Amino acid sequence: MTTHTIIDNNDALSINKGIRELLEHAGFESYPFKVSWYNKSVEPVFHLGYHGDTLAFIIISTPNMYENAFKPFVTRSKCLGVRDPIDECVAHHFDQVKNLFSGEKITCIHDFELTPTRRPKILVQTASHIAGAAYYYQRNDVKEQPTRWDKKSRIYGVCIHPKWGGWFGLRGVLIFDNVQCPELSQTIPPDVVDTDAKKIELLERFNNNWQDWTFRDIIPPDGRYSEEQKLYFATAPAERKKLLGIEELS
Ligand code: B12
Repeated sequence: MTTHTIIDNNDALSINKGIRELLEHAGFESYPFKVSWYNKSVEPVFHLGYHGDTLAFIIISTPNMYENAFKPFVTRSKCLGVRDPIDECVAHHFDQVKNLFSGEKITCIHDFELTPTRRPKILVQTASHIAGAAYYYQRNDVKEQPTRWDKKSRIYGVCIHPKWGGWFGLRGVLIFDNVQCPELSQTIPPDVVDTDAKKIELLERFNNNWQDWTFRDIIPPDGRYSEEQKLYFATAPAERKKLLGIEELS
């Protein structure tokens, strides 16, 4: 029989502190949440199959991740795996969390993982919102929608972080399978894009002009991606290894 540990809010915050201390220098941040908060927000097909009080963390990468973690990682490991180098680097850092809490069963779900029916295993934007990391702006957040927004057309939502604006990545979640925290206190993310006009501008930039990076500057950020990082992400994935000076495995 699997036994569950019940912890209190302070214990959960100290686990979060442990993860932050481990990953902060590398350009990652973590925010705790309960599975029930996530499951309450998404349709049943996206539910995570855990007890509602199960403790989980959303991990985001800040603009520093590229220089502080990714470049040293590529130099060290030459990153010759079959995966995308950024994904490999993130997985390496998730493994460090697993090592830090080696007595716990931790399930990592990356942003790019799909179910056999090709649905994302985790909706990182919803996880970000309910964990208080970065507000998830969706069409329904706009009270008076412009008439040019066709009722039937899909408008993709976007998260904005109070400190980094849109200059961050939502990398995945870490679930502590056997740890439950019934009393975890929820933080509501600040609504930093606080008028309908700004929300409309944000959603239009994200949907129509995401390549020009301007949706990321919808609020003044504390830091942006370096020119080198922008070039890396603007380059097609197949060409990126060349940019890093890494040979493809043939
Ligand atoms: C598939 C995908 C795409 C597809 C489709 C986009 C889409 N949103 O469906 C395509 C290829 C078009 C795409 C493009 C881009 N994408 Co994309 N994409 C994804 C991916 C992998 C899954 C999104 C998805 O399928 N969602 C499913 C739908 C159904 O989810 P949903 O609309 O949020 O609906 C749920 C919520 O509404 C929730 N819900 C309901 N009510 C409420 C109420 C509240 C309060 C809350 C919180 C939730 C909630 O319930 C619904 C589900 O039941 C995510 C990563 C991930 N794993 O989440 C990245 C992701 C959304 N993409 C991202 C980005 C940056 C982009 C691009 C700019 C390209 C890029 N990578 O640089 C472009 C921009 C969009 C465009 N103009 O084309 C980022 C967004 C970051 C952010 N700040 O929000 C993500 C999160 C990747 C990441 N790891 O950071 N993408």
